[in-house]
Amino acid sequence: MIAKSIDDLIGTERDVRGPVWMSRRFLLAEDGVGFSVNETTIDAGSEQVLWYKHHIEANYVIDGEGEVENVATGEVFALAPGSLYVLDRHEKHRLRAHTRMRLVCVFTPPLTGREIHDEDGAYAPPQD
Ligand code: 9YT
Repeated sequence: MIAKSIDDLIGTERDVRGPVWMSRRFLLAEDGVGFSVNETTIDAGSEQVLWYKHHIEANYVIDGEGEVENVATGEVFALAPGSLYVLDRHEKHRLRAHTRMRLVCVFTPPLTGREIHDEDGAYAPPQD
């Protein structure tokens, strides 16, 4: 069994910062469960264009309000505590945080460590 607290992650290699977000990485590839789990906090008023070309990501909103836009179709989904969105087809998307947001983020294949976004908003594919 794996059991841990976010307090075990803060200030460690599993506490990763992007320009407008923090990601506390509970589970990574090295943990061997086949997916990764992060708690992500996003700054109020931020806008990000993200495009996970090599991963599927599910996001469950715990705190805060915002919206996610499918860039290809223009569809916009409101986000609030209890919302889930999944980039199951590697959709390029725009995420706007109206307030500070906190999400639980699951990636498959799992993240391997300290990934941050490249210029397209993607994370690098896992290395074999
Ligand atoms: C939704 C968002 O801001 N994603 C960036 C961080 C990502 N969720 C991660 O690495 O945990």
